[in-house]
Amino acid sequence: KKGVNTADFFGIDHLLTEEELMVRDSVKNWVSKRFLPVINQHNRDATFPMNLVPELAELNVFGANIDGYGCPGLNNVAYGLIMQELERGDSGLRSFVSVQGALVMYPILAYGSEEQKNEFLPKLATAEMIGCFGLTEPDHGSDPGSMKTNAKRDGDNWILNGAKMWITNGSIAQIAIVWARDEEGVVRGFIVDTDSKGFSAPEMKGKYSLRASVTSELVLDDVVVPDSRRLPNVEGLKGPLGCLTQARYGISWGALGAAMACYDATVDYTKSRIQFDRPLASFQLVQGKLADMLTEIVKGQLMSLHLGRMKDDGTYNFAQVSMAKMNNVAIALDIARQARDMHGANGITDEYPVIRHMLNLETVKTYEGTHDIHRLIIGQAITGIPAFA
Ligand code: TGC
Ligand code: FAD
Repeated sequence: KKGVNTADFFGIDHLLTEEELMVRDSVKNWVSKRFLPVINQHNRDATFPMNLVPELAELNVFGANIDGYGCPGLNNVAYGLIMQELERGDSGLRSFVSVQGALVMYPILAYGSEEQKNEFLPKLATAEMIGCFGLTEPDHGSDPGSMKTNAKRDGDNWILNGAKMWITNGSIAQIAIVWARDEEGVVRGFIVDTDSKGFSAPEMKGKYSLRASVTSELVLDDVVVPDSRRLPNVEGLKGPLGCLTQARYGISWGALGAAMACYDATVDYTKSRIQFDRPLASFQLVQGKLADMLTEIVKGQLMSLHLGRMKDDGTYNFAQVSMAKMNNVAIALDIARQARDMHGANGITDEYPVIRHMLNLETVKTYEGTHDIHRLIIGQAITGIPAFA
């Protein structure tokens, strides 16, 4: 008898528009044809396939939910489906696109001047320019409010000093959105040219996770930034935190893509692998695990879809985004670990995608707010009491 794949067990495709399905399928096809054949080598070499970036730009994935300035203005569900399909390929691919759109283009759109929007957004949409987002510091990760990077006013300029760490795309970016504290202690955002004197971005090596993604330190040593490169329309920590909400939303969808890749691989594997004269998929324990995996994927899809519709209506809040990011990454990591186990010894090799996704998801669980930070954000929404500090 024919079994089912992830494809659409719960009929969720009926809740999507023609345009949303078309966008999803075009990204899915591109990932299958152009990205999956090369990801293993990039994962082994710890490199990102920069040669594919122009094709990603042609697919209109950078700033896909931004309207105007050369961006396609898709709704948030279509945007989420793009993230899902990219991360079905690899979390590093989705990260590349998330950072550019949600963490570089979004702050310029939301907090920038009209001149800044016109200057930067069209170039970022075509990836003629790559950006990165510097919030985390060596000594301040979950608590960015304690950042030490500082900005001193000097006439028409600002002088930036400090260090950022774990910055995706840092070494390959032409601009960095850098968050720093001014002399009054106010957090401000700056668009910093990465070829400025005193700026360097050494790449961080030795990662076992998110290998196909460039991760860097940012070092700012008396970097001069004109006041015209300050983001004028936001002050305080809500500036960077507002960007995180955009990226976390996309990750809630992306993690489902990684989970689907692991689940699909496991259905195929357990149907073809014979032990005790029967396919693994014929054993009750194996079927129970497959049923649990698919159930969690469906629940996650419904959560992100509803969140996306609320985001389009403007009725969502950041604690809801935390819940979706936290849940979908956690279930994806559980599914990836189960999938690895169900592939037996084959599950530890890169002939199958499961261990790569499993290791990537350890990063996805940590960045953009760790699992426990999101529990605390939800806890604060429930009780009204912040328990962070
Ligand atoms: P707190 O006092 O709670 O908040 C300060 C102000 O910000 C507002 N706010 C938010 N606004 C929008 N979205 C959010 N998610 C927000 N969270 C808080 C808040 O209402 C307040 O506004 P106002 O008007 O009263 O000033 O700030 P806190 O210092 O107590 O921090 C709270 C906490 C712990 C939740 C926050 O610091 C946090 O989220 N920490 C986690 C840090 C984090 O997620 N870092 C991510 C770095 S970027 C990254 O990982 C990129 S990975 C990229 C990739 O490759 O995909
Ligand atoms: P810590 O904050 O030191 O946390 C360590 C542990 O303590 C965690 O389990 C955490 O949940 C727990 N913990 C912390 N505080 C509390 C508390 N109050 N109560 C209970 N438990 C707590 N950052 C950027 O700014 N830009 C980027 O582009 C970027 N890209 C990244 C790419 C990669 C590959 C990685 C791994 C990270 C990236 N980050 C980036 C950084 C990321 O956001 C941080 O790693 C993350 O916010 C956690 O900070 P930390 O690593 O310092 O952990």
